[in-house]
Amino acid sequence: MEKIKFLRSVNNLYHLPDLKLPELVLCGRSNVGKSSFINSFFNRKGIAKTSSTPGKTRSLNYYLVDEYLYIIDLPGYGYSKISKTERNRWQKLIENYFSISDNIKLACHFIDSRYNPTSLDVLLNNYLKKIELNYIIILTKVDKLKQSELARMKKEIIKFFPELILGENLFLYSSTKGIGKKDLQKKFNKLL
Ligand SMILES: Nc1nc2c(ncn2[C@@H]2O[C@H](COP(=O)(O)OP(=O)(O)OP(=O)(O)O)[C@@H](O)[C@H]2O)c(=O)[nH]1
Ligand SMILES: [Mg+2]
Repeated sequence: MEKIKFLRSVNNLYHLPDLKLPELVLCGRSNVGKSSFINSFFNRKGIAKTSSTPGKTRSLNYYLVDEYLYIIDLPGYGYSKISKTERNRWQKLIENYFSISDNIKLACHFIDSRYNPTSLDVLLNNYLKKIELNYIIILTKVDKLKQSELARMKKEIIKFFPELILGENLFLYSSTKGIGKKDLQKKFNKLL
């Protein structure tokens, strides 16, 4: 995967792209670094909008990769400062997207490596299993952890999700340091 371009922001499912292509979807809590992942993975500073304040991504953002694959950056969950109406709208949009799209090859579930998974992370994981989607968990911001903290987190995450195996369906990542990029490139190449 090399070239990426922004395709469109989708706020309602009538506006999904007509052309069907395999999809890689980025999901997880607000502020964990989903949009930053796109910028760092493709060395394209600013192609995805990021913010230190949670709730930056507010629609389904479609990117076209190498003319044959969509990457979809979803709004994050667990952000308390948005209105209930807006939160319900996002939830509907995301749920409907998952139920409509029959071309998702992989869901990347992002979790901040500094914190244990939340109840919403557990819900998402259960949901991905229930709908039988291929998924991986990406622990983000590992540049912020000491080696000992990282070792603890690797053990901790497996208590929550026992199916995880490092390098197979669990990956460590840092957008600022480029850690984990090679491993993920390999994983994506194998799969797509
Ligand atoms: N140190 C460090 N900071 C990061 C990393 N990834 C993201 N950040 C920072 O975390 C904040 C949130 O990043 P975003 O990429 O906007 O997070 P998001 O998951 O897209 O958030 P929503 O759009 O609200 O769902 C920004 O301030 C980023 O600079 C990382 O690997 N290391
Ligand atoms: Mg975002």
